[in-house]
Amino acid sequence: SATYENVLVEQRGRVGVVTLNRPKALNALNSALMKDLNEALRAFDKDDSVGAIVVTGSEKAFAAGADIKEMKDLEFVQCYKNNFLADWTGITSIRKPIIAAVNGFALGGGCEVAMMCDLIYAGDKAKFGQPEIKLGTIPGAGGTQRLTSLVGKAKAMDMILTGDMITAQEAEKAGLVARIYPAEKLVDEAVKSATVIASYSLPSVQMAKEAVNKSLELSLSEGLHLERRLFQATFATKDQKEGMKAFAEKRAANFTHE
Ligand code: CO8
Repeated sequence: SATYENVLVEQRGRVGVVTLNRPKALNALNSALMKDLNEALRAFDKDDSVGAIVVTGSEKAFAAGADIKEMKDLEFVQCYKNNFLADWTGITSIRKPIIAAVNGFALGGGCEVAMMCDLIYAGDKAKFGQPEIKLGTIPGAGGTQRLTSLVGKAKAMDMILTGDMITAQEAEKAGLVARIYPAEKLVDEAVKSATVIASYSLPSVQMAKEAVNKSLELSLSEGLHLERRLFQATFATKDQKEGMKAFAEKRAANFTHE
């Protein structure tokens, strides 16, 4: 597979693992890193031998936000003309499921990148925050929108207006994080879950991901309509036939992702 300057990529079975790797700056997200991350994710998305993806950082930091030193002198017209941050959300167009395995700091853009993934698992010492207000700015890549859908207005407003961090335990209670593991076990556990997900029918996994993510955008009736159509569509796959036949025959299903 390709090599990148700011992320490490490896494949473990059917799981693609992308590790943010700018240790000197606590994985601060600059344009070079975001380009590498998006390219690495797109490569795994296209690769038939990959069924699920894990994105992680270091034990100290998932990512301490956008690179403040890179952005501090930007001017409005320049930001506007280049639509600054628009191409940083490429993660949300990846169609395979992505687990963010968050150890250490997930701040600002780091928290936003984690929220662009489908699922967040946290190490027990992880810290989440949207501290942009302390820098004289506001979240710019989904903090005010995704965080509010995930944890509700009270918690989101509190985090965004005070800039205070929350712990992994608080994040789990609030619904931002699905599971907590001891920091040193986190990545292996995330890969284990991703391996289970990747063993299922890929088209169904993708439809499930699509339907759940759309629930944050659609009205209930539109969401239910989409869900029913996607559910019906699974009956056109070989894997649905295999999955249900295997159940009736009391054996394990052998999915071919078709
Ligand atoms: N940008 C640039 N450099 C950073 C950043 C950052 N966000 N965070 C840390 N670094 C650098 C430090 O400058 C330091 O570099 P050096 O050794 O050259 O001085 C190195 O990383 C280590 O950091 P610290 O010495 O500060 O480490 P500490 O353990 O003392 O503190 C903290 C860790 C608390 C995480 C602290 O570094 C911190 O507060 N960082 C900034 C956090 C922050 O404000 N993040 C929000 C940034 S704004 C943002 O994200 C806008 C969102 C835009 C959307 C992004 C879309 C994906």
